[in-house]
Amino acid sequence: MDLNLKKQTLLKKLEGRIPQDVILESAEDCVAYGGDWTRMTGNPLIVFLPKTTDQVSLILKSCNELKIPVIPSGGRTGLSGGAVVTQSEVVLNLSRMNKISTVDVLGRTVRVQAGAVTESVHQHCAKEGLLWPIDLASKGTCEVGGNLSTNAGGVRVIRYGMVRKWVSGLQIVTMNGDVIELNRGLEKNNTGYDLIQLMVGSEGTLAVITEATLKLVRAPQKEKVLFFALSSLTAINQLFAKARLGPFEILAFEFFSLRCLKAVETKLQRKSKLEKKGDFYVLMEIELGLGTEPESLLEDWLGKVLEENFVLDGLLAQSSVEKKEVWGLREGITESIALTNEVRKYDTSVAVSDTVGFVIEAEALFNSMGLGADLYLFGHFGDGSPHLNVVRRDTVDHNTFVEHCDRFEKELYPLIKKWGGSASSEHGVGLLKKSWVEMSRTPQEMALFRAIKSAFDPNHLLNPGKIFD
Ligand code: 2HG
Ligand code: ZN
Repeated sequence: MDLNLKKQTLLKKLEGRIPQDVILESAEDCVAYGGDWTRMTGNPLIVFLPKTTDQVSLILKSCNELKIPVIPSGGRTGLSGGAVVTQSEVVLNLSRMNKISTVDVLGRTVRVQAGAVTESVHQHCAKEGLLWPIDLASKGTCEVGGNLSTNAGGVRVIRYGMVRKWVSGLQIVTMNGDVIELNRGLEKNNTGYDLIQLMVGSEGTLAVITEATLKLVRAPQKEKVLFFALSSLTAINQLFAKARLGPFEILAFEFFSLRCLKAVETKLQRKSKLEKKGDFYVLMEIELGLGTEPESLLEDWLGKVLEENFVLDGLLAQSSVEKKEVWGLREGITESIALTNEVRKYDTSVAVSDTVGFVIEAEALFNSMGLGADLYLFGHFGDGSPHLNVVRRDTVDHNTFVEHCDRFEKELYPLIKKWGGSASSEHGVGLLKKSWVEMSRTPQEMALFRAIKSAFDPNHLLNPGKIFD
């Protein structure tokens, strides 16, 4: 069926059954909803912004009957192209379904709709002294549905783990329109397969998440932020070893290179307060025990660390403003790189104790290849999750850059494999990492992937071409 005819048939089918303002058709809206933070975009057939689960169900069922593919999306902050339109699919965006229910203080859970913005969930739960412990740089824009469907990570994985640990109930809608409740928020339920865990990280290829029961923790009471300048990657590892033995709980152990710091300073006009510069920086967030003793233990620890020759400079943030300033340096990296030039992103993962060895080799590999690009190193050192951003230099054009990145990638993937790691630690597979999936999964695993996909979505209409073909 020709595209226009498909569109008209779908609209006819839905006529009078969903409100008119759920449907967006203008060229402007289509471009905006056709892409994500990868800057890739496509041209959707129609964009739907439903307000209720019933509307989601009706739209999916109708598309299923007409064999029209659907891309579910939320805040579209993904960096792997998971929400990008590739062949005039329908976009089903959940952003308007953003209700957050009253916190269940006793059960330490909160029920939210998929379009709830992550930071709004934080603010809502903070009133009860509780926290949904998923913290990522895009928290002001990304949404819970996207967090769940990509199994997002972020800056506090070292303390709390990934998103999949923090959900105990899901409402999903399958492509045929069935609305299914998974687990009903139970803490314990050993009655067969765990379909929640199958949904988490499935990147919208199995069903659409419409609601979730999120698990909460007591919010940290005494958080401290420390910031260090160091001379090398090895020095970061030495600091990490000291921190692991420190008199506190580590909430975040993030690193970035001088090149990242300079980008944030020049593009976003933020400033590091450290007097000395280093080739690398560490932002460490910790939680102290209650009482005054932990404060003095921290001061002793810090005093000793600053005497070590691997630390060039360091500070302990003295106020919430100073904490924000330090976090602003780390959280501004993606934005300032985007303002610098074209970028190819690698979201790698290795065993935590291998981070330093892997990053040293990856950097040496990059430097040995004479590419027309610069390497920006940063990320979640304490989770074994370094981000490698390859940024085009002005001396090469777009096509040369793409060719150079492809060349680098062909060497980087085997290096990741050699270290026993993964090419997607937290950004998902989407469109960009599909070759890695084929390369790192066995044929038996791929066959199971395909069987699971067919069980949920026999017509292969939901987020087609994402994760695998
Ligand atoms: C972060 O850690 C995000 O800030 C984005 O995962 C990483 O831009 C990136 O490569
Ligand atoms: Zn990250």
